[in-house]
Amino acid sequence: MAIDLLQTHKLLDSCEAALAERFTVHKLHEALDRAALIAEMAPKVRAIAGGNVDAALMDSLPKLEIIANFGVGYDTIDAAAAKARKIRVTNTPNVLNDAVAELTVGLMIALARRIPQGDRFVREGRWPSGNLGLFSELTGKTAGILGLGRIGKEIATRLQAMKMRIVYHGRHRQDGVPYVYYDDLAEMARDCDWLVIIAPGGQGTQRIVSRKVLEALGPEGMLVNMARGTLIDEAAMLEMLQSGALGGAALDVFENEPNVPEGFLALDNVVLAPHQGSATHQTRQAMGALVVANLDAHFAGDPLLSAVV
Ligand code: 8YV
Repeated sequence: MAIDLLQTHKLLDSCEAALAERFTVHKLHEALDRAALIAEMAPKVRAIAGGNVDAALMDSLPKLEIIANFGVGYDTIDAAAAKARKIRVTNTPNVLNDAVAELTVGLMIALARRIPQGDRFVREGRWPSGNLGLFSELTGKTAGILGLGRIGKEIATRLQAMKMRIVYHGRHRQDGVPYVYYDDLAEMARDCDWLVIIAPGGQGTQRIVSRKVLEALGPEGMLVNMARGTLIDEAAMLEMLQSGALGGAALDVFENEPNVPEGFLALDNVVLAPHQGSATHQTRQAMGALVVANLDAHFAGDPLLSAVV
């Protein structure tokens, strides 16, 4: 008898196919009556694939042993509640580092050099009657990385290749890292041209990019957010982008996805992306494979490949 697994949101087709080969899959996101599906499956479900798992959902599934998240960030899973209930949690680290780092640089260049505007300018036939103007470049500027973890380090390497100077802020200074460390985020923002946000979301990082930090970044300052919308005071950022108190923002993530506050849509000093840092064929395949490999390891009694709880 196949093990019962609850899937909480749409996953990559290849990942869903691999799950279906191994498990009896129940799709919570497709259920018309969530409560009824949970009640029906509760006595059987031993695994969850996907995020959005709170303590109440865990409590309604007494046989739950493991939650395999599709993504490195697991802020939609109550990890403390899982730990207290001895439920394992896995994520998908490393396999997405390159894809996210690559898009970070791409969005930074897009913002600095106004790539979306240039594309529109040509398509709309405006080129023969004028030019777009001159913009800034990354070369020679200082990038302050908030969260010098696995992805942050990949971004740093790429930005060094862009001839930028790298500094960083995080909870701790890291040994063996060649970049200047700031223990105060606002102070780093004051000394930076760019703030690169790639720290984990969740409790400890909520709105750490506060109005004060944004003010320190200032009217010439730019930011790129590849992490979670919750890290920034989004309302303050919008207001400051509108008034010119903040120079520009390249945003791949938002507080209330997929809803983007309308004010951003009218701004020329903003580049918007629909949370696609990891959205490449090779990376999403690898993420899906890691979700399945963690589940396989768990039910074979082997060590998990990437456990966070
Ligand atoms: C998403 C991400 O998980 O890994 C993360 O933390 O934010 C992304 O890779 C991905 O969009 C799947 O929902």
